[in-house]
Amino acid sequence: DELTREERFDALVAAEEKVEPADWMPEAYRKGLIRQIAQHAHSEIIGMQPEGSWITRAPSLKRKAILLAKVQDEAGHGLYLYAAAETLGVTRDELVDHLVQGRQKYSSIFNYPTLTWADIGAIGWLVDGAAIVNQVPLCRCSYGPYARAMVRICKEESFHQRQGYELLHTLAHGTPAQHAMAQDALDRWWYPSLAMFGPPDTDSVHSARSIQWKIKRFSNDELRQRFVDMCVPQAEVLGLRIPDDNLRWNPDRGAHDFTPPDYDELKRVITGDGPCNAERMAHRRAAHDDGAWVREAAAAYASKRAA
Ligand code: FAQ
Repeated sequence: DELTREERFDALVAAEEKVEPADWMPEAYRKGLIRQIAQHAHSEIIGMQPEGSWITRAPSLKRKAILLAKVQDEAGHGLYLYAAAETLGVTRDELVDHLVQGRQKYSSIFNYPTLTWADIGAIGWLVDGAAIVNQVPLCRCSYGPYARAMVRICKEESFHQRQGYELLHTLAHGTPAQHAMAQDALDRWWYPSLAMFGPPDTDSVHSARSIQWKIKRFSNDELRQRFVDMCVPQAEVLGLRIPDDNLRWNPDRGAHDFTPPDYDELKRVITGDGPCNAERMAHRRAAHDDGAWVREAAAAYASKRAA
């Protein structure tokens, strides 16, 4: 009966074993995972746009090849994650429809513009850096297919992070104009990157449940703190200044005190009112519509082969 199934599920999660697609699971666990994994997949797909716009403007062939490979990896991560979500009983078509209809979210960070080449470095260092801090614990998530997808994705994210850091390091140690460009990118991407971790714990609706079910392993604020502590020494090596006058080491807490991001701004960006929301969605919808003939042709080919 229902109760024993529930108890068996709880015991499995408590024993740090993985929940697999064929296992019984509470409906809210399934729905919550679809929500998070879909949002994550959509972020990878929409996340190709801010960097994609610089592929044609990369300053050298080497930089172009690297950026091309990185954006391609992001498409791969999106597809990987859609496949993980499909094991929970939704189809990729449904999820993509939810995205283009604006019924599911994607990360706030991709609604900010990439104004200069240094932004490509800042995205790699900060955005992929934040993604790694958030996602490494997800490798231990209780849902097997999501946890396993994360292992590979995190390996690629750490390559992405290093390439961004190296790019920014090159600029920061270049001409004064290049250094200024790197600093300006850090100034603009710092707080939006802190906001990637979500609302503060006191306002996080899903955290308690997700932590109880071992989907999330740490709270939004814990991971945000970990990210700040990781970035401080890296900014020093870059020779760049994190734009926060209140940033300082707190020996009592064994962590840095810092100014939190503007959570009202996060709310606005999440609800559609960020600098690039309309542009990102319009671009995604157009790409989806333009690709219709490819999907139809692939389906026709598959049914012909099946026959
Ligand atoms: N943006 O109750 P919580 C990448 C929503 S990395 C938009 O705290 P939760 C790599 C949240 O969904 C970026 N929405 O939620 C890359 C919820 O709304 P809902 C993607 C946000 O789930 C790099 C509501 O606010 N990574 O793409 C944001 O417990 C470079 C209440 O929040 C992931 O998705 C936000 N920043 O914690 C690609 C990681 N924050 O669903 C290209 C997996 C919160 O009720 C280039 N996801 N919301 O309508 C997670 O770890 C979690 O879902 C959190 C949010 C931590 C994002």
